[in-house]
Amino acid sequence: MKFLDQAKIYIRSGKGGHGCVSFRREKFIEYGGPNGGNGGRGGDVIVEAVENLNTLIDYRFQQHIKAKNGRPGMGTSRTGAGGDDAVIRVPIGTQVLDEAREHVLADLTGAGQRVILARGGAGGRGNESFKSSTNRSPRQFDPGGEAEEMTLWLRLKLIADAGLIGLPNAGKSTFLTAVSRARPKIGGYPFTTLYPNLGVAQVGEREVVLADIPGLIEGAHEGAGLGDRFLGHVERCRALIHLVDGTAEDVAAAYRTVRGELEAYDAGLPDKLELVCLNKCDALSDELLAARVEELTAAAGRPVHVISGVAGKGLPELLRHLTEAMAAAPGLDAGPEAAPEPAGETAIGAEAEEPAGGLAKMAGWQP
Ligand SMILES: Nc1nc2c(ncn2[C@@H]2O[C@H](COP(=O)(O)OP(=O)(O)OP(=O)(O)O)[C@@H](O)[C@H]2O)c(=O)[nH]1
Ligand SMILES: [Mg+2]
Repeated sequence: MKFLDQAKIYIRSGKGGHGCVSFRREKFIEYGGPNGGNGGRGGDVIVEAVENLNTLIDYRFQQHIKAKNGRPGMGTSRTGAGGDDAVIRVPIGTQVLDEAREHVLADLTGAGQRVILARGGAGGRGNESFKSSTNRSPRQFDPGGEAEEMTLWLRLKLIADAGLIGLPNAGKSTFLTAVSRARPKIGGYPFTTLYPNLGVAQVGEREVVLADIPGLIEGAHEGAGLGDRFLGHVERCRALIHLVDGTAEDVAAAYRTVRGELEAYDAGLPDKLELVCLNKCDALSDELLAARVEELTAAAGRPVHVISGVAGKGLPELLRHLTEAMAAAPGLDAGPEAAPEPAGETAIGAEAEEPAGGLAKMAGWQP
């Protein structure tokens, strides 16, 4: 399945059906009176977060989403049928933005959450509902309500517990393969990973969802390499696992480059819990390893985990540390992202504002 994390769609709700003008006509019944029924309601356009989806690719091919119009009312007091709703099924973590991509209209963070994006027009009244003691044969009716239409953007920000970041070839995909059943592509060349992968690691009783994203290089925030827009997928993570290739000449510089890109991207990434790892320790001699650990510790200003994705060294300890840190740090395990809003139907309008920075970063990108 192809991965797509942005899609532009056009939506239109259904128009309401017109009311009907009709009079009762039957043999031997004089002045039968009005009996035109009301029109039916137009369908809404609703976005719904569903499980088992992790791409917006469907909306690359289906860009126009229209709900059905309501049917007009009919004689003998028959109300027109309501129009069916159109439901846009999207992966959990999808945001709906306006056409200019400036405002987040809806943020779907829990399975089953639904938001009405465009309301269907109300059904028009038929002449029967205009009758009164003074007007016994009304010829009035209401037309059906207008439809709403708009162009919107869907943007997916994957929801994971921890994100894997680092330079290309740091061993992120290898790490994900070692700890989960995900099988991303691995290669000894930069930019093997072109789009994010998710994997689930089992740590004791807990499941931890990890996101492997394409590598960052110096200047990614200016578009170098694959750019930094994939950092959007770790924006919702509670922790970052920062992998540094231990076989690199200058591990401190590698660390600083990635930190620099996080600072440039911002959106809260620099403040996230970070686990610094010196990877590929299997390929280093003891002396070299000790020297590199020292360099990296000095650069990071925090303890460094020594691991190897290929040999599986240090991985269980790292994951245990991750879950402990997530449980211990207040706000990390119960952050706003961690507590999805209760599932249910809400209309757009009351949604939280986008944290500064993130949106602007992704705004320039065209699929
Ligand atoms: N010796 C050793 N090699 C490793 C280890 N982890 C990864 N490698 C090698 O490093 C190379 C890059 O690994 P990937 O997992 O594709 O690296 P990545 O960080 O996902 O790279 P991009 O997707 O390009 O950003 C591959 O040739 C791996 O075999 C490790 O722990 N030890
Ligand atoms: Mg990779």
